[in-house]
Amino acid sequence: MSHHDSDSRITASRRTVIIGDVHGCIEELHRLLDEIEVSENDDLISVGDLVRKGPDSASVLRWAMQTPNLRCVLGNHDARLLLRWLEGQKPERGTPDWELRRQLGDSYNDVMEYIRSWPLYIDSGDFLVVHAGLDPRIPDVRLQSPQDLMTIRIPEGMDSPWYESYKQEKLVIFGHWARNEPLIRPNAIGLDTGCVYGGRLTALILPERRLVSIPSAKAYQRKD
Ligand SMILES: [Mn+2]
Repeated sequence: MSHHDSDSRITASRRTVIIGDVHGCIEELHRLLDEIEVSENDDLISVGDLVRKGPDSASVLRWAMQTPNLRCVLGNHDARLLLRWLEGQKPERGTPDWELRRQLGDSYNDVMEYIRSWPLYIDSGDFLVVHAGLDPRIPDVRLQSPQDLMTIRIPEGMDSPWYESYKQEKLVIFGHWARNEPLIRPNAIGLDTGCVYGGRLTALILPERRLVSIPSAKAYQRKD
Protein backbone atom coordinates (compact mmCIF):
# COMPACT_ATOMS: atom_id res chain seq x y z
CA MET A 1 0.00 0.00 0.00
CA SER A 2 1.38 3.42 -0.96
CA HIS A 3 1.58 6.37 1.38
CA HIS A 4 -1.07 8.03 -0.68
CA ASP A 5 -3.58 5.27 0.05
CA SER A 6 -3.13 5.46 3.78
CA ASP A 7 -3.39 9.27 3.68
CA SER A 8 -6.70 9.15 1.87
CA ARG A 9 -8.04 6.72 4.43
CA ILE A 10 -7.25 9.23 7.14
CA THR A 11 -8.98 12.10 5.33
CA ALA A 12 -12.03 9.89 4.81
CA SER A 13 -12.54 9.61 8.58
CA ARG A 14 -15.99 10.50 9.83
CA ARG A 15 -17.06 14.11 10.04
CA THR A 16 -19.83 15.52 12.17
CA VAL A 17 -21.92 18.15 10.39
CA ILE A 18 -24.19 20.19 12.65
CA ILE A 19 -26.93 22.15 10.90
CA GLY A 20 -28.50 25.38 12.18
CA ASP A 21 -32.23 26.22 12.35
CA VAL A 22 -33.86 25.18 9.06
CA HIS A 23 -37.50 26.27 9.68
CA GLY A 24 -38.79 24.67 6.49
CA CYS A 25 -36.12 26.14 4.19
CA ILE A 26 -35.70 22.98 2.11
CA GLU A 27 -33.98 24.65 -0.84
CA GLU A 28 -31.26 26.22 1.29
CA LEU A 29 -30.87 22.95 3.21
CA HIS A 30 -30.12 21.01 0.03
CA ARG A 31 -27.75 23.71 -1.19
CA LEU A 32 -25.89 23.64 2.10
CA LEU A 33 -25.58 19.85 2.11
CA ASP A 34 -24.34 19.96 -1.50
CA GLU A 35 -21.80 22.65 -0.65
CA ILE A 36 -20.41 20.51 2.20
CA GLU A 37 -20.60 17.40 -0.01
CA VAL A 38 -22.35 15.54 2.75
CA SER A 39 -22.46 11.77 2.38
CA GLU A 40 -23.69 8.79 4.36
CA ASN A 41 -20.20 8.68 5.91
CA ASP A 42 -20.91 11.89 7.80
CA ASP A 43 -22.76 12.13 11.09
CA LEU A 44 -25.45 14.80 10.68
CA ILE A 45 -27.02 16.58 13.61
CA SER A 46 -29.74 19.24 13.52
CA VAL A 47 -29.97 21.82 16.33
CA GLY A 48 -33.76 21.59 16.00
CA ASP A 49 -36.52 23.86 14.74
CA LEU A 50 -36.73 22.03 11.43
CA VAL A 51 -40.32 23.21 11.12
CA ARG A 52 -42.59 26.27 10.94
CA LYS A 53 -42.13 29.86 9.71
CA GLY A 54 -40.55 28.84 6.39
CA PRO A 55 -41.83 27.58 3.04
CA ASP A 56 -41.82 23.77 3.21
CA SER A 57 -41.67 22.07 6.61
CA ALA A 58 -43.20 18.91 5.15
CA SER A 59 -40.30 18.36 2.75
CA VAL A 60 -37.76 19.05 5.49
CA LEU A 61 -39.41 16.43 7.73
CA ARG A 62 -39.58 13.90 4.89
CA TRP A 63 -35.89 14.50 4.20
CA ALA A 64 -35.09 14.04 7.90
CA MET A 65 -36.97 10.74 8.12
CA GLN A 66 -35.19 9.44 5.03
CA THR A 67 -31.73 10.37 6.33
CA PRO A 68 -30.57 7.59 8.65
CA ASN A 69 -27.29 9.31 9.53
CA LEU A 70 -29.21 12.35 10.89
CA ARG A 71 -30.01 12.99 14.54
CA CYS A 72 -32.10 15.96 15.70
CA VAL A 73 -32.55 17.65 19.04
CA LEU A 74 -35.95 19.13 19.85
CA GLY A 75 -36.44 22.81 19.16
CA ASN A 76 -39.24 24.83 20.69
CA HIS A 77 -41.20 24.85 17.41
CA ASP A 78 -40.83 21.09 16.91
CA ALA A 79 -41.89 20.60 20.52
CA ARG A 80 -44.96 22.81 20.17
CA LEU A 81 -46.11 20.85 17.15
CA LEU A 82 -45.49 17.58 18.97
CA LEU A 83 -47.27 18.69 22.14
CA ARG A 84 -50.40 19.69 20.25
CA TRP A 85 -50.45 16.25 18.62
CA LEU A 86 -49.87 14.45 21.93
CA GLU A 87 -52.78 16.41 23.41
CA GLY A 88 -54.98 15.42 20.49
CA GLN A 89 -55.46 18.99 19.30
CA LYS A 90 -56.14 19.40 15.61
CA PRO A 91 -54.46 22.45 14.05
CA GLU A 92 -56.89 25.23 13.15
CA ARG A 93 -57.95 25.18 9.52
CA GLY A 94 -55.88 27.45 7.29
CA THR A 95 -52.95 27.81 9.71
CA PRO A 96 -49.41 26.73 8.75
CA ASP A 97 -49.67 23.73 11.12
CA TRP A 98 -52.90 22.68 9.43
CA GLU A 99 -51.21 22.98 6.03
CA LEU A 100 -48.29 20.88 7.26
CA ARG A 101 -50.67 18.20 8.45
CA ARG A 102 -52.48 18.25 5.11
CA GLN A 103 -49.19 17.93 3.19
CA LEU A 104 -48.01 15.01 5.30
CA GLY A 105 -51.34 13.25 4.87
CA ASP A 106 -51.34 9.64 6.03
CA SER A 107 -47.74 9.89 7.24
CA TYR A 108 -48.61 12.60 9.81
CA ASN A 109 -48.76 10.24 12.79
CA ASP A 110 -45.51 8.54 11.80
CA VAL A 111 -43.81 11.92 11.46
CA MET A 112 -45.06 12.98 14.91
CA GLU A 113 -43.81 9.69 16.40
CA TYR A 114 -40.47 10.41 14.75
CA ILE A 115 -40.27 13.89 16.31
CA ARG A 116 -41.27 12.33 19.64
CA SER A 117 -38.06 10.27 19.47
CA TRP A 118 -35.80 13.34 19.34
CA PRO A 119 -33.81 14.05 22.50
CA LEU A 120 -33.49 17.46 24.18
CA TYR A 121 -29.70 17.30 23.83
CA ILE A 122 -26.98 15.16 22.32
CA ASP A 123 -23.85 14.74 24.42
CA SER A 124 -21.05 13.23 22.35
CA GLY A 125 -18.55 13.43 25.19
CA ASP A 126 -16.52 16.08 23.30
CA PHE A 127 -19.41 18.39 22.54
CA LEU A 128 -23.03 19.04 23.41
CA VAL A 129 -25.77 19.91 20.92
CA VAL A 130 -28.86 21.63 22.24
CA HIS A 131 -31.47 23.87 20.64
CA ALA A 132 -31.14 27.06 22.71
CA GLY A 133 -28.50 26.64 25.40
CA LEU A 134 -28.34 25.91 29.09
CA ASP A 135 -28.46 27.55 32.47
CA PRO A 136 -24.77 28.12 33.29
CA ARG A 137 -25.51 27.74 37.03
CA ILE A 138 -26.46 24.07 36.55
CA PRO A 139 -23.32 22.11 35.58
CA ASP A 140 -25.03 18.76 34.91
CA VAL A 141 -26.90 18.87 31.60
CA ARG A 142 -29.20 16.07 32.78
CA LEU A 143 -30.57 18.46 35.42
CA GLN A 144 -31.35 21.28 32.97
CA SER A 145 -35.03 22.03 32.44
CA PRO A 146 -36.51 21.16 29.02
CA GLN A 147 -37.74 24.75 28.85
CA ASP A 148 -34.22 26.16 29.24
CA LEU A 149 -32.70 23.69 26.78
CA MET A 150 -35.24 24.72 24.15
CA THR A 151 -35.66 28.45 24.78
CA ILE A 152 -33.01 30.00 27.02
CA ARG A 153 -31.34 33.23 25.96
CA ILE A 154 -30.72 35.38 29.02
CA PRO A 155 -31.13 33.23 32.14
CA GLU A 156 -33.63 34.40 34.71
CA GLY A 157 -31.97 36.65 37.27
CA MET A 158 -28.99 37.32 35.01
CA ASP A 159 -28.44 40.19 32.60
CA SER A 160 -26.36 38.68 29.83
CA PRO A 161 -26.67 35.71 27.45
CA TRP A 162 -26.21 32.26 28.98
CA TYR A 163 -22.93 31.60 27.14
CA GLU A 164 -21.28 34.66 28.74
CA SER A 165 -21.41 32.81 32.07
CA TYR A 166 -20.85 29.31 30.73
CA LYS A 167 -17.33 28.36 31.87
CA GLN A 168 -17.14 24.65 31.19
CA GLU A 169 -14.69 23.40 28.62
CA LYS A 170 -17.17 21.28 26.71
CA LEU A 171 -18.21 22.87 23.42
CA VAL A 172 -21.93 23.66 23.28
CA ILE A 173 -23.44 23.97 19.80
CA PHE A 174 -26.83 25.62 19.62
CA GLY A 175 -29.32 27.51 17.45
CA HIS A 176 -32.52 29.40 18.37
CA TRP A 177 -31.06 32.89 18.62
CA ALA A 178 -30.92 34.34 15.11
CA ARG A 179 -28.02 36.69 14.48
CA ASN A 180 -26.19 38.02 11.44
CA GLU A 181 -23.02 36.05 12.09
CA PRO A 182 -22.53 32.73 13.84
CA LEU A 183 -21.53 33.15 17.47
CA ILE A 184 -18.03 31.75 17.88
CA ARG A 185 -16.47 31.25 21.29
CA PRO A 186 -14.00 28.61 22.47
CA ASN A 187 -16.77 26.68 24.29
CA ALA A 188 -19.97 27.79 22.49
CA ILE A 189 -20.96 28.07 18.84
CA GLY A 190 -24.34 29.52 17.81
CA LEU A 191 -25.50 28.46 14.35
CA ASP A 192 -28.78 30.32 13.83
CA THR A 193 -27.99 32.88 11.14
CA GLY A 194 -31.67 33.57 10.39
CA CYS A 195 -32.13 31.71 7.11
CA VAL A 196 -35.90 32.03 7.30
CA TYR A 197 -35.55 35.81 7.77
CA GLY A 198 -33.44 36.20 4.64
CA GLY A 199 -30.09 35.58 6.34
CA ARG A 200 -28.09 32.40 5.88
CA LEU A 201 -28.26 28.73 6.72
CA THR A 202 -25.12 27.72 8.57
CA ALA A 203 -23.48 24.41 9.44
CA LEU A 204 -20.50 23.53 11.58
CA ILE A 205 -18.13 20.75 10.57
CA LEU A 206 -16.31 18.93 13.34
CA PRO A 207 -13.65 18.14 14.31
CA GLU A 208 -12.09 20.98 12.30
CA ARG A 209 -14.63 23.59 13.48
CA ARG A 210 -15.22 24.83 9.95
CA LEU A 211 -18.34 26.93 9.34
CA VAL A 212 -20.18 26.85 6.02
CA SER A 213 -23.09 29.15 5.16
CA ILE A 214 -25.53 29.42 2.28
CA PRO A 215 -27.43 32.68 1.72
CA SER A 216 -31.18 32.23 1.83
CA ALA A 217 -33.16 32.69 -1.39
CA LYS A 218 -35.47 35.23 0.24
CA ALA A 219 -36.90 36.47 3.51
CA TYR A 220 -39.76 34.03 4.11
CA GLN A 221 -40.78 35.76 7.29
CA ARG A 222 -40.23 39.09 8.95
CA LYS A 223 -38.10 38.98 12.07
CA ASP A 224 -39.97 40.37 15.05
MN1 LIG B 1 -36.08 28.09 18.31
